[in-house]
Amino acid sequence: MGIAETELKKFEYSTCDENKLFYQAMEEVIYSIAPLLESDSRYEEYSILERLVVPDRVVKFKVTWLDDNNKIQVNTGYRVQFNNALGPYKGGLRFHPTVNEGVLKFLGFEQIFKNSLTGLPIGGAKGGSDFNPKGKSDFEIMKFCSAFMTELHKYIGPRVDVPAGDIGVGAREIGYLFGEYKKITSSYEGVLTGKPFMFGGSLMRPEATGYGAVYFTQTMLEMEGKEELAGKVCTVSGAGNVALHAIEKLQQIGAMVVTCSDSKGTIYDSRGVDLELLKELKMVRRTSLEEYIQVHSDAKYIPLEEYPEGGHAVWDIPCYAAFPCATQNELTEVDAQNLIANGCVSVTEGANMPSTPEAIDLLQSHGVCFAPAKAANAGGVAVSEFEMSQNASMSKWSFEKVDEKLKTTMQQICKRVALTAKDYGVEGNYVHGANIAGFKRVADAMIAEGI
Ligand code: NDP
Ligand code: 2IT
Repeated sequence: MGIAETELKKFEYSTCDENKLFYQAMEEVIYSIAPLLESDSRYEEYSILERLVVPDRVVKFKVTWLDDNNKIQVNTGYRVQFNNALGPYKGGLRFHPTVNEGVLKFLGFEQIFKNSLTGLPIGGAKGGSDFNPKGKSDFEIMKFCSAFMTELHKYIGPRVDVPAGDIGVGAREIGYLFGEYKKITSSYEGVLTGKPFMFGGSLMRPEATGYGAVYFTQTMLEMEGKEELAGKVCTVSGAGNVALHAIEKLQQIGAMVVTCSDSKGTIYDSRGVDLELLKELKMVRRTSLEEYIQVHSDAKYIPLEEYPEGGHAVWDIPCYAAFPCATQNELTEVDAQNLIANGCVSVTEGANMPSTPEAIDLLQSHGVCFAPAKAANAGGVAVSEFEMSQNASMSKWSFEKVDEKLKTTMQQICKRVALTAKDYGVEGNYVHGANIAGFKRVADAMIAEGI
């Protein structure tokens, strides 16, 4: 039995349904870091894995709020504070009906290594609620956010734990959460990132994850000797913060993006998607993508249920580079087969863990350049840390300064990941490179800090 199998056996308890995603994330990391564990016995000696797979604490609380009909609604809120060896706990909040402790453990676990890869002083955490923001009025969102913060404020602080956005949590929600924190604590401090610019947000935080994923891909393609993105057809899934800004940057550099998707269906526009319209539909009106074809009747709308089991319409469309930017496990083995058959050269994970393990294996074994989430989407949390820096020094950086620092950060992450893979005998494997490099920094800090 190899070192990875031996380690994994210790954690088999994690396979219950709620922990499936967490186990998937953990399994990938453990397999990746096997060469590191074999080369340095300190990690075993200090029980680093056993310590890393258990969060420092999981806070779970009731959120009671009044809807617009004055009916009392009850949701569950969470904050999973995973590891603070490298800095204050840091990671987003997700508001989505599928949120439970297992989902947030998977996201918090990934966040430890992602944040470590940025080279910045931030630990890993994640939080959120099973609250569904869809169809809620602005006042209902505000009342929920206030009620959520009534509990959450006890556990966070600018040097303790700094939440941000994720699925269902954007600048509007962060604004309401910040307002409530300020009211309760009488303290005006950088306790959340992704704030609107007018009260402490960083320029470019909304764009950072999507732009960063494109910067990462540019560096990876150059390092792997592949043609650049300009002039190439790209496919993107999702139509939220990450997807729309990935599309924006791809269009700015001269690529043609022909798809996007939401939880109900996919848009395929062979002449290139109309980003202004997408922003209007998804960011302003918060409606379904189906309305896109009322304006662009030549485009195709493919409802989710029309697509065969196990595959997704976006990944069946020929492309040079693919960018899954919606949610976990949205790119399956079937999708990977379709991408390969259509000549796809690179896949960049804008979302967290959007590809299944089988899809990743297949893509890599066919020579597709594969950029894993914890490296490729680290631009969001990196600019969050820039926001923390600006708040701490009461300063405001220009758009150009943040963009330049983001670009440099993504290039550095890409190079470190590629170099680490090479050093550990798995050249070209960015999944192993990211896991080893991310793990090593946090594990070394844990050893130095004692138990
Ligand atoms: P948003 O809420 O802005 O957008 C999410 C998008 O994904 C929407 O288009 C949504 O469709 C779609 N979606 C959500 N759940 C599902 C589902 N179960 N099936 C199909 N589609 C779904 O979130 P973000 O863009 O912020 O987040 C997208 C991904 O990126 C997530 O994995 C997140 O963890 C990750 N991420 C986000 C960062 C950030 O800075 N925001 C940073 C790093 C990673 P609909 O419009 O119908 O709801
Ligand atoms: O998954 C992620 O990296 C995020 N949702 C952003 C985290 C952050 O603190 O900016």
